[in-house]
Amino acid sequence: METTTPVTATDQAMQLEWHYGAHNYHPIPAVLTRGEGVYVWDVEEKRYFDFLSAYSAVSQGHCHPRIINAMIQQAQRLTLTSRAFYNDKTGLCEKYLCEFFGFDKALIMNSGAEGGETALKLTRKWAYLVKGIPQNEAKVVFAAGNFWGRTLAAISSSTDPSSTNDFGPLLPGYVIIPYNDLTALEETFKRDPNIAGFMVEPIQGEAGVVVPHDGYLKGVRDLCTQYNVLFIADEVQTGIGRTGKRIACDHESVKPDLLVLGKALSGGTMPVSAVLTSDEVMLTIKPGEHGSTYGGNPLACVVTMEALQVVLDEKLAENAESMGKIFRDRMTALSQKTELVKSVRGKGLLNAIVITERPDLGGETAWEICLKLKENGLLTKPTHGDKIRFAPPLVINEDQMHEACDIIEKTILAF
Ligand code: IF1
Repeated sequence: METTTPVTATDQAMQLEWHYGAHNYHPIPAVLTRGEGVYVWDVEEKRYFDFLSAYSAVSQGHCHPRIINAMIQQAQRLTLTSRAFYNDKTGLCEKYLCEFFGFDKALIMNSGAEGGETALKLTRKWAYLVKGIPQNEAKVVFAAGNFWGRTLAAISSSTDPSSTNDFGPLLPGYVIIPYNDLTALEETFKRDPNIAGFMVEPIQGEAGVVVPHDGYLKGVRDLCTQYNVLFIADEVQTGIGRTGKRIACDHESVKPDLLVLGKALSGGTMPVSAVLTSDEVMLTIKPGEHGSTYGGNPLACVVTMEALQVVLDEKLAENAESMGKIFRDRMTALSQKTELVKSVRGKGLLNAIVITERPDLGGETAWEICLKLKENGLLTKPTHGDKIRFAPPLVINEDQMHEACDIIEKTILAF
């Protein structure tokens, strides 16, 4: 009688997803069931450091008590009215967002991609109604390597074939230039009077935490001002303390014309995104021209205000700055002990190491390292092959950071 190895809870959960779910992900084989602060636990009760934070959405730590309590209180009172009527929370949240980030108006949506789409629609409206670009001639510039979601408008600006293959035809009206290249940006503005906006991540997350040279954002700001082009900062991943500042643009003290936020806006509880901009841009959209069933719902608004207040009260941006320095110092020291770590880059607690491929692992070196990290109690995932992103919740303390770095060091040196 053959002995069948018992099917574990982990296997069962993975098999369910395999059988009944789309195969649009290739997850690290950990089945998580509980989260608290910087830790998550799997169904076998194993504890891990979460060094991905749901791609910077859980910046305040898993299940932050203040955010969860605010959510519970509001969930027992009023969750959704649609915008067919007013409610007593949306205006408060719009005011809170405008004062927190320093803009005239806010438009609250759900996913980050919807935030990007909203920014794009506002930019086109502004192009026709304010800048005077001829109808359907408005163009928006993007940087190669960008990622702002999976909708057709979002993938239309992608330079990654795995995002665009077989999804055509793509949206027209886009111009792609190299990231971190002010000459290319100015040439594009000079050459084409119909440029309405430039949408860019202050640090490219998906591309592998690509940090532009100091002065890039200032250059973007100056060129957009000079050529009357809207500077759209996609801070869905870099915003809300992640890079050690309120938003990443603060590192160069530049203010974008449109600010797109998402992910940590709700502290990892539910999808909330927002576009912040001036009256001149925001008021180009009239009643009935844009919206969403859940956009700006009372529950999302209460959660958002609490999630942002936690960032302020717990000084999470400052903590990200200091803990990030410890991380990069530890990884730089590690890179001097092994050629496996080619380089370290990032700001605040948005960091990545670039891995030297091991020929015997056929391009899977970073993946194999992440599997070993999982075994040793730390969760993260490679991005674009040879980069491993490390982005823990911003609540991480010094002891936890050193313990996590010990795990990374032990794992890589044993590789
Ligand atoms: C997944 C990537 C990161 C973003 C920026 C907008 C959005 C994202 C800068 C859209 C979303 C997520 C999507 C998520 C994995 C993650 C990701 F690997 F896909 F590219 F972070 F780098 N702007 N990024 O990073 O926000 O619509 O997802 O709420 O599983 O696809 P969304």
